[in-house]
Amino acid sequence: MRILVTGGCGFIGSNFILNQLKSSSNSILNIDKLTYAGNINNLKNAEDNKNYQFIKADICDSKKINDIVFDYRPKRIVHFAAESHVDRSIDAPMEFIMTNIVGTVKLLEVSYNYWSLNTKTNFKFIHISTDEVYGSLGSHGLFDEETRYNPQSPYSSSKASSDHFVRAWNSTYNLPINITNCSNNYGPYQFPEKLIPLIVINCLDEKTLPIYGNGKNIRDWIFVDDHCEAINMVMENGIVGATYNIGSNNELTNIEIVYEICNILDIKKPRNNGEKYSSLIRYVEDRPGHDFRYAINPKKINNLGWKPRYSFKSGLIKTIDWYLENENWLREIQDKNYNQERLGLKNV
Ligand code: NAD
Ligand code: TDX
Repeated sequence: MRILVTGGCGFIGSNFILNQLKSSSNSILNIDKLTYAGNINNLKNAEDNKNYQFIKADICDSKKINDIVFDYRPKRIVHFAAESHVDRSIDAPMEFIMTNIVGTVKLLEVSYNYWSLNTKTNFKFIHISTDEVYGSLGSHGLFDEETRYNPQSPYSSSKASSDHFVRAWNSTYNLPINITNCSNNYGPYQFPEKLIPLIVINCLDEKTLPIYGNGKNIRDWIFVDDHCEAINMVMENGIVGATYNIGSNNELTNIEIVYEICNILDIKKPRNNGEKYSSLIRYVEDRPGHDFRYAINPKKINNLGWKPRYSFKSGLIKTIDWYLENENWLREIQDKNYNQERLGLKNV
């Protein structure tokens, strides 16, 4: 099966492509703009694989994307490309609107042209989205597929908007689609602006570990391979038009996670001064509009046949091992465009 992946040089897209090439005979065409978050080296091991191709392209460039889609003739489009960092969306929301909303709508237009003029059979557009579209939970309750949309940040608002457009293309034009709304991912190749890799690299650099607010905000964590398997399940068996929430029932406060990382690193890479990494923890000014809690009810995707393989601890150890073994990957990002600076306070 030919699959066109957008944003395949980012965190989840890279993992998805590498997993597909390892575990299936599907062909993948990856189109990515290579923003600050896109890293072509993530797919170095795939370059010689005859089932893999890469084209540098912006999803907002309809003409180019149209040519690519008509030429490649995919059976699936799996749409990861997005601006993905909440803090950056606070500093500079317009890029989020351009890629996440306008880019998605342009991709839908191309997909509709292609589907209606050519195949009208066995084609599906899989839109990869987030649980943040549902807004923030209090101490109780879970998000399911019926939960009302209530996004709070510019990032989640842009993703919510894109979800609505994807549904509109299904309701209005019958374009076959699925939407997945997943919880917080962690694993190899995650850009170190995000909590888990940021804490790992700051430990390695002996920098302070910034905890927004009181550290009690809760996220529901999923190891990226589990997410990729769930997407594969939806891609193959998802009912056309359906939405699936994806999560692993791993709710943790931010401070619990940071202590967990510190404790693992104390064993795997003890500090030279004999102190514990947790002594680097600092409580800092909160993220504006910081959602308190996200938590997914994964019943629907479980009923489709998917279950996670990783506990939080086993996934976290795998993740930390990967960063320790691939420190160069982090150092190249530091040399190029990011040095763990605080983001998301600029305009507040
Ligand atoms: P990422 O920021 O690591 O990667 C995004 C990729 O998209 C990059 O390779 C970037 O170059 C590319 N891209 C950005 N703008 C583009 C454009 N205009 N045209 C083509 N390519 C473009 O993001 P990620 O964490 O891998 O997230 C992937 C998708 O999954 C996003 O849609 C995100 O909303 C969603 N998601 C992420 C998480 C998470 O925890 N990371 C959870 C749920 C859903
Ligand atoms: O330095 C930090 N200190 C801190 O306390 C950072 C970067 C984050 N945090 C907190 C904020 C959040 O409560 O940690 C939590 C996780 O933050 P992020 O890693 O920025 O993720 P989040 O905002 O939850 O969004 C992520 O999950 C859902 C992804 O970035 C999104 O793309 C995805 O949709």
